[in-house]
Amino acid sequence: MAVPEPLRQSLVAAGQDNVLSQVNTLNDAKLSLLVEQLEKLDLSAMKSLIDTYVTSAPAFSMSSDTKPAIYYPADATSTVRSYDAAKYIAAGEDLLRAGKVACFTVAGGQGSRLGYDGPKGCYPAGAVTGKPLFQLFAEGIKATGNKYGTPVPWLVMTSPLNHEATVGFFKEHSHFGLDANNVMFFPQGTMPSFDLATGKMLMSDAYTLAASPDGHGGSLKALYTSGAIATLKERGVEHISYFQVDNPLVRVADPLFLGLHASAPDSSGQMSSKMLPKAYAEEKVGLFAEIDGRTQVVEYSDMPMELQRETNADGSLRFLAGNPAIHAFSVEFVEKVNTDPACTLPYHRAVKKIAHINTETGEAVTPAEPNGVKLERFVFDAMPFAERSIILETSRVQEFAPIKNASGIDSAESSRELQTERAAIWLEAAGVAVPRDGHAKADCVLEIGAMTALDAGDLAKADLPKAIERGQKLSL
Ligand code: UD2
Repeated sequence: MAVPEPLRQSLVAAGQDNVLSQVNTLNDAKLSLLVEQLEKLDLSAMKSLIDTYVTSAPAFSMSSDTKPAIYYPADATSTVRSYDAAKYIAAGEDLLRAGKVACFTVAGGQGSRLGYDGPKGCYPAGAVTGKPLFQLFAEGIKATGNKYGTPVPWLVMTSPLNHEATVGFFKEHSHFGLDANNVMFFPQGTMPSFDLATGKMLMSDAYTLAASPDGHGGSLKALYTSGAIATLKERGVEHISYFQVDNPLVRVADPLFLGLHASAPDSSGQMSSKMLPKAYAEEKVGLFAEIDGRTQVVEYSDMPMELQRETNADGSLRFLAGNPAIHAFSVEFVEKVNTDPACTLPYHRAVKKIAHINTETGEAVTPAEPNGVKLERFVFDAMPFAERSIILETSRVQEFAPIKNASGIDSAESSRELQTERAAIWLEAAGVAVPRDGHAKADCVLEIGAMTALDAGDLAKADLPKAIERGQKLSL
């Protein structure tokens, strides 16, 4: 076997034929694996990609017309902006009853910060039960289907690195009680990594490009190219409830959010988001802003710190709306983003230490300093392509307890505390006494499974104790 001539010529034209330097050392099987990876690349666009993102960095400039984004407050009776929550909850429930909603989990990331060797969704996350993240979502999806009388399909985006392990985990656990026909898996795409100085593609061995998942923004493309969108259309699904694999408290399909997304007068029903008030000005979360009349997210690293610190007359942060990465989009919008050339998502560059081989000598190189560029797309960059995009406020304790780090902020421990706190609030609202310490923190460990309650109101039907003991671990 030889490298097909048109491919070789395209590589030469793109200045990337260094990836062929070791082909004489490869057997047919390995050569064909290399050719397969190279044929998937858009080599004609590579030069401009490298000029824009690798050998130089795109400068971020903030438009002078940048305002905080407006949002629907969590309290629908707020004088700032009141709305008829019951009406929108009913609209969201109608969508769920009619089978028009699918859930979508992006689970393709590498989770290297957590130091967990396996798909992140397999990580034990339940505060008391240690149920894996995937099981917590599965139960939320099953309970939603039961509540509204129609099963909710679930899309799980993996990456080539964790696809088999993820699918195997679901099989091993009988899809956590869901009908396997309602759970769809598809891997996201990858992007090659580039040498920072030369812009050449890096190789991890003589026949493998050094590549990594193409970011959660790659989910919009993968939804389309995998055929998932076509399947959803066949099934009559119109809207997708999007969330990240790292947040065990997420409402997998929130009727209020879905109702606002699909039917609020200022929503085009294309792409909507939840927001989380920032805890402090320097908090590292993306921020919702209205730029030149379009709602979008600006990464915290791009937003000037003096803007992030600006306050209103009452001392509250002017740019308050952080991004917890919970969205809804219509099936039609995903199609539009994939078929309208005006809707191309930008890349974001990350400079990293990337192990590779010297393609001339074949020797392994372990860099001591950052030497390469990884490129990712971000899903929130699709927001400006929506005609009108709405935002709903949520709260940390009700919906955001991500597990990202091995310890400290956003760790399994902080998630356990938030899960307990939410359960405590729900139980107290149902009349159960919960022990609290001198800092008013729940002095126990609590977990309320989605099959017991999807929201505080569902606890009315549950069999509850009168009081929780100090130090008790209780799963309901
Ligand atoms: C993201 C946001 C941040 C904040 C936070 C909320 C970005 C760039 N930043 O930070 O502003 O809103 O989330 O939790 O989004 N994933 C994939 N494939 C990929 C990359 C990521 O599926 O190629 C998934 C990953 O499995 C995880 C999620 O996307 O569920 C978040 O990815 P991350 O950990 O890279 O983003 P993070 O937490 O730094």
